Amino acid sequence: MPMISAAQQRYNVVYIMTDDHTAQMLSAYDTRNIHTPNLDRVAQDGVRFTRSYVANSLSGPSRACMLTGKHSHKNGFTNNEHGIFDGSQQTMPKLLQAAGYQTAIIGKWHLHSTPTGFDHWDILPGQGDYYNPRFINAKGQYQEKGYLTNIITDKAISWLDHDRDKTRPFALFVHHKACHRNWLPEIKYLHEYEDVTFKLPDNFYDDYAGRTAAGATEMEIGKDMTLDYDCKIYRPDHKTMYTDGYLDILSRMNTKERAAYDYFYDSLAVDFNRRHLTGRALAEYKFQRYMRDYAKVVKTLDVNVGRLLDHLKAQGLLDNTLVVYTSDQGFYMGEHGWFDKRFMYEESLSTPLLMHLPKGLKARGDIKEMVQNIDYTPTFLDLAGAPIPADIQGVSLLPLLRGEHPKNWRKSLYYHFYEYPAEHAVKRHYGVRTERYKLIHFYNDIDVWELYDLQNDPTEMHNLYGKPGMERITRQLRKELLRLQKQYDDPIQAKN
Ligand SMILES: [Ca+2]
Repeated sequence: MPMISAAQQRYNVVYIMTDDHTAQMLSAYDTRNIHTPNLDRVAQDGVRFTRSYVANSLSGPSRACMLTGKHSHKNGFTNNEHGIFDGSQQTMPKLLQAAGYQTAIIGKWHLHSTPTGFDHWDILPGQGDYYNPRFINAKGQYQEKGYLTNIITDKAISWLDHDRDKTRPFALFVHHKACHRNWLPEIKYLHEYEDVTFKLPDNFYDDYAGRTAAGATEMEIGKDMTLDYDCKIYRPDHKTMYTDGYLDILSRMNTKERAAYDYFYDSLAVDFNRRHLTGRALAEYKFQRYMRDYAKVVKTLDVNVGRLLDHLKAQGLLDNTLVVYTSDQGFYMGEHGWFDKRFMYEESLSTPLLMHLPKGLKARGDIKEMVQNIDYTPTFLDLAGAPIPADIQGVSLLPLLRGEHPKNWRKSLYYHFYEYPAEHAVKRHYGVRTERYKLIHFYNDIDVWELYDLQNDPTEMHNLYGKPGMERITRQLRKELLRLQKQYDDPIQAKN
């Protein structure tokens, strides 16, 4: 038996979070679209959460919930457009540091303030760049050469090998930009998935009947997805508000990359211009372009998560490291005709959550209890043997990871989305989800309630609010919603 050092007796955490990676494009959850063998591998010696949700389906707010274990109204970062994360507050990395952990974050940050609580940080400015990306560290901004997903993984491996103190436990946060809009593939994978025709979701042509807020959005693939920025069909005579941003992205490539990129997408543009598509044919064309480019971006991600897992294994770290794979929220892949996120509907309320478990944590297979991204902070603290401060709103998942099924586990969860008016025009709303039902209240410039029976209507097409026979369940759900708003001390509360 090899000697076990003091550091190895405490579990490490490697937390891999992607951006906008949805379960429909991850074969551990859904095998209809693509195959992601390396990502699926995370759960092989571990678990897959089948009811994993976020508290606010948007980048910065979701990250703030994860870092604090608190809902948006408590951590103060309610929306991307007006928020600056208050780094002076209590956060999970700070609490881990106090417990003797080394902490490092590499990749997307998107909280606008300088990271606090990390011994090492090397982050992207804003949304970051796929090609030849800029980074910011304690010394300032600089540029790297290559494709972002590869570079973030290289940096994570380099920190593990060279920069950390190997006598102490660590928590490493690897935050990818992939697979955020506008889905720019690694040059060597440009041709992947071009022979695949993805199946349109059954509700791609949703008419939004009975759902006012859903009908008011600007996130429809047919209506709102741009040809140039999103689909990379650049036509100099058709400019949009996104065109300059798109050209700026292209200018980041070197001559060789740009030549390969232009050769690929210009040939698509020539073909597109010949076809004169309109209406449904145009919407379906955009859908295929969207799915293919998104799948290519996931391809590089899958390879890189495999590379990091292999490295952890080769270094003998897998046995005492919790490896988490998740995203900052789910995403629409044509469901309801949409791309993007924000809504409390299932596709974007959900987020993938896979975990490789270290020795000593016995759970395997699926965990069906409802969990939320505010639970990560107390889980990591619990795993580190550190106390969980009373003001943290999430609950530790450690009992579930031990294979226990506590009888008093949460039976409902709370959601609140704030970013309106804003891009994509998703109205402000809060709501409650139980095992079977979901009640949502859209407020601010409207006052609309929605109620779904997820058992009979999993794609949330039929708003049952106000329908005969729903009075009792509506009363129960409104009561539960208010109970959660009081429990979490949300200053915005439903009227009883
Ligand atoms: Ca995101």
